[in-house]
Amino acid sequence: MASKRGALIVLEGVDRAGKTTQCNKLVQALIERGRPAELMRFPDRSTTIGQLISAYLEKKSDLEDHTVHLLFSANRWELVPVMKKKLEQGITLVVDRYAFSGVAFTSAKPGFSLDWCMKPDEGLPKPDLVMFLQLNPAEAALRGQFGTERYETSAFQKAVHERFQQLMKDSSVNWKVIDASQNIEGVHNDITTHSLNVFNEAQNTPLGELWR
Ligand code: ADP
Ligand code: 2DT
Repeated sequence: MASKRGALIVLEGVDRAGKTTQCNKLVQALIERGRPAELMRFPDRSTTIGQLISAYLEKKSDLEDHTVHLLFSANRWELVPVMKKKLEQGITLVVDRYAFSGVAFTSAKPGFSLDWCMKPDEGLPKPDLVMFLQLNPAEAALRGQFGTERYETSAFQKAVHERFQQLMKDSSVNWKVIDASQNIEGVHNDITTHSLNVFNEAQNTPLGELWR
């Protein structure tokens, strides 16, 4: 019998919602339960494409808006072979941001439709579960100031949040909204429960293709 594949689990959410904190805790919790798991994050700034993106985010370079959108997508596609291999080996991938951030951030810029933004990511490995960490801007503000990277302003983040709400209407994606205003352990418990619930289905169904 072929060995069971790992699950593809994505965390999305606005700035300071707790994505990074929770991705780390989820990986640790899965490993403790005997399920091999690894963390990934997008953008992956370690590749050649990732370095172009990183310089753009740090405002060390300017890139035309369509161009940077396609670079973010290319940064996911370049890692697809690695992702598929790990999933086939039974490793669960916990991913900090994915194509949904790609669409939400670019479509928050003037002149970009959701449809145009989704096209380059069509056919990526489809997550078995996408958890959206919901947090209102006032509570996010209590967790610290915005950083200095591109996109880190309250007006832009508000537009991004609206685009995420639109994306979440798509029932072809297994979205779960998590109340990220709870304490760290409370959020972790919700995330772990949803993650453990998708394992059976993930193990018994082939990996899907996003937005197809
Ligand atoms: P993100 O990756 O979504 O930007 P982080 O995980 O980096 O968010 O968390 C942002 C900040 O908020 C960090 O200082 C972190 O320690 C803190 N934080 C994370 N989760 C919570 C929580 N549930 N309650 C209070 N503070 C939190
Ligand atoms: P962090 O590394 O702090 O998560 O910030 N972004 C991300 C996009 O505009 N498009 C994408 O496809 C992705 C994955 C979100 C990364 C910043 O880059 C934005 C915040």
